[in-house]
Amino acid sequence: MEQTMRWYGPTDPVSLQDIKQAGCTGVVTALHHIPNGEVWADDEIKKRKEAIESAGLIWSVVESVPVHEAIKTNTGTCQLFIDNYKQSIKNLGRCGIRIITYNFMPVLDWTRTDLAFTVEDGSKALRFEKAAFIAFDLFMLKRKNAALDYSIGEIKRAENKFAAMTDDEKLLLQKNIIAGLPGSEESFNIEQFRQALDAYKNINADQLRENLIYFLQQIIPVADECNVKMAIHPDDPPYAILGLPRIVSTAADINELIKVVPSLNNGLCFCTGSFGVRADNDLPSMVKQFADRINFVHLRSTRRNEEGDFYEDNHLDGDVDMYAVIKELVIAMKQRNCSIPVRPDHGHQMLDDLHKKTNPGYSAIGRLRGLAEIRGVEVGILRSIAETE
Ligand code: DNO
Repeated sequence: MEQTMRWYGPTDPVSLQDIKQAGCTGVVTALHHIPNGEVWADDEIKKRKEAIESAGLIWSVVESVPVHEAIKTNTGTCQLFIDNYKQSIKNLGRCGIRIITYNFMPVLDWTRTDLAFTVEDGSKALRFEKAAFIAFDLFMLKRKNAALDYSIGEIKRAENKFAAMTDDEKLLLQKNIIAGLPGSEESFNIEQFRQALDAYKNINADQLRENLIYFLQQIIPVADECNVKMAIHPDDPPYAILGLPRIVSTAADINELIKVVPSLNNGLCFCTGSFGVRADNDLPSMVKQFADRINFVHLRSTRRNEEGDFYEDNHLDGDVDMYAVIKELVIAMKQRNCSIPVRPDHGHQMLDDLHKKTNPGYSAIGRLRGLAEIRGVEVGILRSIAETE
């Protein structure tokens, strides 16, 4: 596996040198300062590339070139934004950056309710608590007909949760959900958020899928020409939320996209933490099934409960069978004769990082621990395969 870490650019409290010392060879980054929808110009790309290379690393993957909401809803200036997206692919390809991650989640990127959930050992993890999320939807956002999406038991739990929250906790919950987590390109106040949701009132899952397929039909031929691999990130969490459709949550969803646009450059960012939230996603078999089009991997493990809550566990704990996933990845890489870039996705805030200002999920030490564990698993698998050959 090509070992990488995400870097948020020059303002990231984790430096390129830290990433180098973690044992990475590659960096995953984006030009977050360029507004969503604008072309990434050659000189901006080159500047970032040079900064990374002067630290002895390479820019392995772009995460993400964001997809503008006008493309997701196929409205207004959609075509202009698609043309800009194509140009960004061309420019990145010309500069030698060959893997681009993106997502097609409406309005929100990844979503959590709690960014500092204290786990047993005192470290802090990211968490999604269903009752808190429903409480936000019903009692803060006050979305029309929202109650129809939930069971009586869920509503009761949300009521109890909300009644026990202080005003500060309510504000923090709202901020966590709509003000934008690291890497999200959008940030809203409640009124803006209502408007953003409104843009989807006539868009169901089929319509959204049609819009994604239209986008893929436009951009994948450009990626083919430029020898660039695209990598769609799954929905996180992997189901519809707040009345918004989500269409990249299961193996069946991915098959729908491949069927229409079969090029291998129409690929995946295989995020075990996102897919792993659904008990009906069998991750090792999904790796096997999509082995030829997994262009980038996020390794992370969530632990879910019966109420639909989950938190991010240590990389080798939780519900993801990390050994089986890495084993399938090792087999895929052997078959393809390539090394797939992998990053430890998120990590606990722990040790010295507990006293520092960090990007939630992206502190150095927790990711270093995750990467070290993942690396160990891979080495063990490679050695045992070599010994039996
Ligand atoms: C969260 C990330 C996501 C991811 C985007 C890809 O930690 O995995 O924000 O970068 O969904 O476009």
